[in-house]
Amino acid sequence: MHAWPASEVPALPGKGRDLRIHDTATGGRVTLDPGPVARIYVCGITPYDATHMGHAATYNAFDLVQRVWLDTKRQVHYVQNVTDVDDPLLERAIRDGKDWVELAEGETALFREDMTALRLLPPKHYIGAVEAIPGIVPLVERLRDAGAAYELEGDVYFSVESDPHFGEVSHYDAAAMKALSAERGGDPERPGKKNPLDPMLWMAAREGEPSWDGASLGRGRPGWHIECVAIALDHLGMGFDVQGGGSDLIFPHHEMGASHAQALTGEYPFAKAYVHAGMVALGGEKMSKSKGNLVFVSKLRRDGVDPAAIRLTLLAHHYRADWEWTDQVLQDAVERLGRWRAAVSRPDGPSADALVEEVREALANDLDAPAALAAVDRWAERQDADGGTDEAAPGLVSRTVDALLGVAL
Ligand code: 5CA
Ligand code: ZN
Repeated sequence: MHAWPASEVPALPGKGRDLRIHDTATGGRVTLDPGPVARIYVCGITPYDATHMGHAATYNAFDLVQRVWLDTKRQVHYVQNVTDVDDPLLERAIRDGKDWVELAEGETALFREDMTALRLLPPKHYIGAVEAIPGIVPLVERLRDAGAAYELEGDVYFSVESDPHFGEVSHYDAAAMKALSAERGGDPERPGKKNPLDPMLWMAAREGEPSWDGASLGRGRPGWHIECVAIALDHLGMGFDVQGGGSDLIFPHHEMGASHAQALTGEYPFAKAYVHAGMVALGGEKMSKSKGNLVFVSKLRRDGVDPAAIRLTLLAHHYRADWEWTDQVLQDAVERLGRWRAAVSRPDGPSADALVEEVREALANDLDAPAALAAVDRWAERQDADGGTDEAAPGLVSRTVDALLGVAL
């Protein structure tokens, strides 16, 4: 699949800083030390509805990871998937009387537009589940042949017991795992499974549903976790730097993905850090397509809201926090954007050399975007109060905000 165009990332003077980031698996902060090419996989959308603020907040967090790396002069190898065939997508297509392929293509196109408007850097490889099927089938066959997977009435399940490290991403207890598995696409109650938590790798063709040639597996379609594993292993390999997504992907998705990959390769770990963004809520509940309590990026854009203000709203919240979308948080960002734009449109100002370092340090410190915004606020306040004589300062502030926060002033 094609991704979306990249906005240019200006180079900043001085040296970038290495990222210290919270890793779900260890429960603590790790200092990432990627080689010259940093590798990141971020789980993509299931395209049955438009991009909402929760999606945008999560992708914004992982955009910051890349900007910190780019500032250290590393290349970034970024991979993202599109879950363009899965139960919720097929169910929505039936509900709305639409063709599932058209639904997925339409929502993916809208997602690209939203990402472009928000200036989120595109993945180098943007891969759909459907196009990944030829790579998924042999992985499932290998797991089965190695005894890490088994068949149940034509479907193929992964045996969680085949990975000695199972449980080490989420550290959830058995009861929590069972509850989350039922809630998030699993089938812990299905009789005949070796372990209720075992997730499906390959679903045998169902009447009226799309299916693909699965070689020795028979016709069917892939399970959710193996989709991301196949794409990540194909384009990044084991031991890549960051596996990213929202906190609702910790279990089962990222736990199972890690176990699939570790059972397949015998290597550990799948990713060096598992990084999770908090959940954005609306009306006190997690914003979700299934509940329908949504604020869409595309709707705000149509209403004339500047995408830079949307982005500043996201940046005003720490990526790990759960937070509530309100008209007020957007209004605050609109006002901040106005203050910043006024401050950088003057011919000179107070020196911004220290600001560059403050923003760098804030982001390297577990992506503390709110601290970065506070530093820019302070510079804008000084500009407002006393001004300054540094002719390079307004331009440097613009480039810093652009390069590290993705906001064009
Ligand atoms: N296609 C799968 C991942 S392989 C999927 O979870 N798709 S999704 O469309 O449901 O979500 C896409 C990304 O947005 C995921 O990382 C998910 O964790 C994140 N996300 C979904 N809802 C919210 C929310 N309310 N707040 C923050 N992030 C969210
Ligand atoms: Zn995924």
